[in-house]
Amino acid sequence: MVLRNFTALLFFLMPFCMMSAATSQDIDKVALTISGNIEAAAPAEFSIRALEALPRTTIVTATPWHDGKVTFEGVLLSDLMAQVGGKGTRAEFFALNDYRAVIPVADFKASKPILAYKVNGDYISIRKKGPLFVIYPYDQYPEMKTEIFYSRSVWQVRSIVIE
Ligand SMILES: Nc1nc2c(c(=O)[nH]1)N[C@H]1C(S)=C(S)[C@@H](COP(=O)(O)O)O[C@H]1N2
Ligand SMILES: [Mo]
Repeated sequence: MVLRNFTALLFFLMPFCMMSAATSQDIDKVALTISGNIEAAAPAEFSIRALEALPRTTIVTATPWHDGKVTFEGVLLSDLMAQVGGKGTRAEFFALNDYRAVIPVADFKASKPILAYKVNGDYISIRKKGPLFVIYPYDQYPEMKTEIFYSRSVWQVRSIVIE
């Protein structure tokens, strides 16, 4: 009897599980395109899964947009540049909204920002400024807790153009 009720419960819950799978983020669709001065065929397209296959870097830091210290996982922008064979000196980041910001390519090696795809172990919803968020190790270097680095902290990144 208990077993039968359990089986019934499973069948009852199944559609809800499938529903949540359908509404959760699709990590296989193209999330990022990189174009401009790159050796790779342009535009280079990346799904979240493809970004996760690149070397992973973790940053634990407080930010102006989160409560307390949070853990970000992502790919170093210097690793991403190497992956596409980026050749320029400036990288323009375009967000899903109208926001855009230029990051000097030299900053990728000097300041070690990542393109984060996870916060505290979860993929980042658009509502939470995902799916891709430029994050600097703010807590590690006080000079990064400034407007210039915050303005480079582009959230909802959709594309990057290297020049
Ligand atoms: N996608 C996106 N990223 C963005 C912005 C934006 O408007 N859209 N504003 C930038 C600027 S200029 C700064 S200073 C910080 C501001 O964050 P705040 O709006 O939470 O203060 O985020 C940066 N990242
Ligand atoms: Mo800003």
